[in-house]
Amino acid sequence: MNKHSPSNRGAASRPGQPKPRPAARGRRLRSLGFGILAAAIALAALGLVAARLLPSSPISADAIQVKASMGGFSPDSFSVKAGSTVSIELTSLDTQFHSDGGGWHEMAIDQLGIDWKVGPESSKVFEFTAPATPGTYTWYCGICCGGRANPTMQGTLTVTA
Ligand SMILES: [Cu+2]
Repeated sequence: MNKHSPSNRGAASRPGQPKPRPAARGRRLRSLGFGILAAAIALAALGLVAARLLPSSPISADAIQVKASMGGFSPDSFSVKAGSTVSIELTSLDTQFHSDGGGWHEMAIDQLGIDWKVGPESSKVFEFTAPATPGTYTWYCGICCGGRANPTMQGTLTVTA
């Protein structure tokens, strides 16, 4: 009996032996699943960073693209035809972490009643009807860099006949 007991115990423990294996496999599967999840999250984060770094595709391909940053407007001048309907896609390239304006920029032309604002790292499409008479208008951003007095944050809209 004494000799059998260990073998009995062995027999009893044998059905129990495979148990750790599925558990270990489960752990391995879980850690594999976690690894895949972590990789997916890392990829998504990388994608977001890449999307920020690479020039993003415009919302409206037909719109005049105007990018604003602390360095000024790009382009800082463009022309439109008198009386035409104009779409302008205004983009802020700055992040929310800018202490001066929080990444917001503005495109304002007082004479035309235009005051468009765009938030950090985003774009917005605005539409307006160009004046019927040709002329030049100065637009400005009053949000950052000392406001409209700063020549960097200005641009020129030319209305042609
Ligand atoms: Cu600005």
